[in-house]
Amino acid sequence: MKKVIITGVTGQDGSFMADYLLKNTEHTIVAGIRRLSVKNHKNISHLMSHPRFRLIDLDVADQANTEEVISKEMPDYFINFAANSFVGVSWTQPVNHMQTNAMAVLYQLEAIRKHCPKCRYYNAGSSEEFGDVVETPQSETHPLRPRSPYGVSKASARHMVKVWRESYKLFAIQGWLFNHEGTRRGEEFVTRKITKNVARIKNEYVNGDFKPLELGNLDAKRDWSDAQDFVEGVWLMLNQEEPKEYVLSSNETHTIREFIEESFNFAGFAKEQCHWQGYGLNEKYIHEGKTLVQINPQFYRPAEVELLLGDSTAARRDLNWEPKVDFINLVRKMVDRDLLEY
Ligand code: GDR
Repeated sequence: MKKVIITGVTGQDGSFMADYLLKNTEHTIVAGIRRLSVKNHKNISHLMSHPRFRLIDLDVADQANTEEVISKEMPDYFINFAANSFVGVSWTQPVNHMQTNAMAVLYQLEAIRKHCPKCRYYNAGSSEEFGDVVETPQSETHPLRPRSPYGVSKASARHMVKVWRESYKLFAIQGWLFNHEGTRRGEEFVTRKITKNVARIKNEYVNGDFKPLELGNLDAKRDWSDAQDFVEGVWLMLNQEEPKEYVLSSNETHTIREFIEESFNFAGFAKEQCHWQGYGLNEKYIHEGKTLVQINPQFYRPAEVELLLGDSTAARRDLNWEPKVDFINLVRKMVDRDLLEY
C-alpha cells in the first residue's frame, strides 16, 4: 500500500484523481487542502469518511509548509493539481499565477529532492504552453509559445521539472493536458458557463423573460475531453518505467460556437430552429425571435490562443491510453447534469 499526496483535491481534476485511485488502487490518499474560512469541499464530500482518504493542511504557495508536509509524509507519489487555472484572470493577477503555478513547483521539487527522491512527481501542464501555435496538430515536440501570464507560469514550471528530473534523476514529469471538462468543472470556464446557462435559460424561457448568456470570442477552437479520462492518463504516465511526458487530447477541435449549438440542441432548442445573426460584437444566437446568446466584450482576452488541436498519438501508443468520451457525449453529459440540478 503506497501513499499519494494530491494537491488541488477540491477542484475538478484533484477530486476525480482521488476517486480514480480509491477505486482502482489500494493506495492511501493524502489530500493537501488550503485552509479557507468558507470550505469548498463539495467535490470531495463523498470521500470524507473513506478509510484511505485523509485531509492535511497544505498551502502550495508556502515553502516552509510544503517542505514540512513532504518531509513528514514521505509520499510515494505527489500529484500537483493545485493551480490558478483560469487563464482569463491571469492578466490581472500575474504575480499570483507565478507564485502558485511556478514557484510552488520549485518548492515541491526541492523538498522531494531533499527528503524523498524516490517519490514520483506529476505537475499539471497545459496546452496553453503552446500558445500561438506554429504547427497543427500540437504534439510533444511543439515549441512553448505562451500567450498569457497563465501560459508563462506553466511553461516555466515545465522547464523546472525538466531540469530537476535531469539534474537529480527524479521521476518528475509534466504532461501537456488539452482542455478537459465535466460535471465538476468550475463555472467560470466556457463549457460549464454555457451548460449552466443553458439549464437556466431552458427553465426561464417558458415565462418569456430571461437574460441571454453573455460570452466573448466564439471563434476560438479548443480540443475538449472528459476530465475523468485524463486522470487515468496521468496515472499511466506516472507509472511508466522511465519518466516521459505526453500530450493528452481528443485529437479533435471545435469552436465555442459549436459547443453552444450542441448544448442548446440537447436542451430542446433544436439547431435547425436557431440561427446566428449579426457580426462581431453584435452577433447573437436566436431562437424564435428571442436572443439566447450575445457578446459581451468584457469576456474577450487581451491575447487569445485561437486554435488548439492535440496529437496524443504517443500516449495512445506507449501508455495504451485512449479517451472514452467524445465531444458530443461530453456536451450531453454536462447539459444533462445541469438540467437535472437546476
Ligand atoms: P482555456 O479555458 O482558457 O482554454 O483554459 P476557458 O474555458 O476559460 O476558455 C476557452 C475559450 O473560450 C473563450 N471564451 C470564453 N472563456 C471564458 N472562460 N468565458 C467566456 O465568457 C468566454 N467566451 C469565449 C476563451 O477566450 C477561450 O478561447 C483551460 C483551463 O482549464 C486551463 O487551466 C487549462 O490549462 C487549459 O484549459 C488546457
